[in-house]
Amino acid sequence: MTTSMTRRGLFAAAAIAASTLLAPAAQAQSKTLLRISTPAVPDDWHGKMWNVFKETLDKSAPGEFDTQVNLNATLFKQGAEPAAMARGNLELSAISAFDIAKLVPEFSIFTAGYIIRDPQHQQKVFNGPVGEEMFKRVSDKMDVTILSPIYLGTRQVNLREARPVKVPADLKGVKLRMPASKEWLFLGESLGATATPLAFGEVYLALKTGTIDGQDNPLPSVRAAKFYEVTKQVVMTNHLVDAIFIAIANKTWNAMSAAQKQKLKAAAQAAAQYNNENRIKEEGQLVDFFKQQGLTVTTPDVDAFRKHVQQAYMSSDYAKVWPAGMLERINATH
Ligand code: KDO
Repeated sequence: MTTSMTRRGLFAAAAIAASTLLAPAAQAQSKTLLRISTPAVPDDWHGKMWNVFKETLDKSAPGEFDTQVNLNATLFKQGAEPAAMARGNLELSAISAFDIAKLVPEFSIFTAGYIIRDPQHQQKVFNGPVGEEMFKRVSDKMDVTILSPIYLGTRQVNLREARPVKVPADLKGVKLRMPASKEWLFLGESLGATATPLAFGEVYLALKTGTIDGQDNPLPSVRAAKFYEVTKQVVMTNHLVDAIFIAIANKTWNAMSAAQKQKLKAAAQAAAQYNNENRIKEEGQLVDFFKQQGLTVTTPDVDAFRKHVQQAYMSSDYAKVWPAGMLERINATH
């Protein structure tokens, strides 16, 4: 009796030991891999939001996902994410309206300056029927599903040397860095500057050495990437209320259960909320911070910039492919 008990006990102990040894490997195999790539720097809200995404998912679906966050464009270079997702080398990213417009030309309506009025307007547009319709086009043409829009911030012009800037003509000849695509360059040119393409990760050094005269970004990114250390002026043009979009490859998305999809969407929404709240709050504080750092913060004739930029877009080929009535629907969203 005693012997058999002991033996049974031994068998049981051996079985437990074997299952403990095997469990991590078996579990890792069944986990869905979620590789994330973004050029965001670790100290920026849309970099930190991926930790919120991962933590939310690990809590709601323990052991189901292997979420790997790659910041600073270490996995794929800026703008290369949609192609990587199409090839099956990447599952998730936060892509820009400019990335999307390359493949879904009508999406360029969201790359145009002075259309979206403020962060609240942006969220209403993207979380309402306009967003639903445009995201369907994105899924059909790019094979990615948008899980949540993210407020990237309101883009401002940030110059290496201070100068009077009231109207677009005052930016004539200014080498303004823009991300590397024709849609971005068009935005820079529409402001009156000479647009120069460069990846985000190279901007700090280019400002420091003088290869460029300035760059445009929302204030929280100017802070997080430390551009204020190598620039002297911020011109509050407010030219683009910018968004990025948490997107997942359809191949990965379609392989998920309804419950998993719901959990992923909830994690993306938690990340969006974290980013949006912190970013909006910080945007309200940074003018003072930059002034303390010795920068000049100036207000140009925003109406003159608006007129110039809107004219450039409305007379361009971009506007020709905007869906009929879309601009009016965006304007009418309150
Ligand atoms: C930039 O390169 O200026 C930009 O702001 C463009 C955005 O679409 C996005 O890629 C962002 O950089 C990066 O996430 C770094 O903040």
